[in-house]
Amino acid sequence: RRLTQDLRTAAAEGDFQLAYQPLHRLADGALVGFKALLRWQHAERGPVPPDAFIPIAEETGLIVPIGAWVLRRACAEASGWPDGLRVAVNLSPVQSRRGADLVALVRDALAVSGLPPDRLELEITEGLLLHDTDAALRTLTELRALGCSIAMDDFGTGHSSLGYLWRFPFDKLKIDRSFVLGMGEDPKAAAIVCSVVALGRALGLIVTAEGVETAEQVASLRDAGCAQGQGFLLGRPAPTAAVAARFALGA
Ligand code: G
Ligand code: G
Ligand code: NA
Repeated sequence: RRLTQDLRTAAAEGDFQLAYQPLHRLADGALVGFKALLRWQHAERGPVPPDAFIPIAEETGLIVPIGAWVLRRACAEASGWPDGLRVAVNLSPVQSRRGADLVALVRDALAVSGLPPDRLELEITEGLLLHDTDAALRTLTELRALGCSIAMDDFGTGHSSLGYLWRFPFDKLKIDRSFVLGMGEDPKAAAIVCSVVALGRALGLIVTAEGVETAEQVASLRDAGCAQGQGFLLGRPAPTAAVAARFALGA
């Protein structure tokens, strides 16, 4: 297909951009870092949404070079940010199935950029753990040994999540935005959010809420003991230049 061919060319040339969405501590609103999100500007079609091209990238294996580009670029850009600000990057299950390559890539991206490893967060979804769980466990353990932290993204949308929290070395838990969205309207959603926050804290994880859109949600999440938030209320994903200007990140 035409889009696949164009994606192949873009992957070969690294013809992508990253958008950054701020992550804030809920207790005092402090900026703690940014989530890096992949953007593809197609010459004729304009911006192609990630949901339209990431599945193709995963089917074709192009996510491997694209994911490498994302990691290198995110580490390079974050290395220029003020001390303490972290960068979070999505990892695809397809990338982690090449475990040794992935660990080597992360090590190299850190070394080349000079980004301290404790400022890199790798976000994974349950899909990564489903296949060869022993291999996934080894890969995550090695990534963590580099000094990076590992976050479970979109928590609550898959299955067997509790077993994964038990077995795998996570540092952070991100509550899927569907629960946060439902919190104000449905007491069940609010109960799930409170329980997941309590569970995460009991396991020693930093709990982050995704999809925070209202001040009421911030208040409820803070009351529940949720440490961090990401969402349109706190900041939309924006290109590097806009983010640097807004948060005075310097060059
Ligand atoms: O960025 P939103 O802005 O539309 O991103 C939609 C989804 O696309 C994200 O939730 C995530 O699942 C996926 N995505 C975005 N950036 C990346 C990336 O760099 N790597 C991978 N594997 N997925 C990404
Ligand atoms: O990979 P991660 O789960 O961080 O991806 C974030 C995705 O969620 C991106 O597609 C981003 O555009 C989207 N997103 C971030 N904040 C919000 C929000 O407050 N509301 C909604 N509806 N989407 C959000
Ligand atoms: Na994600």
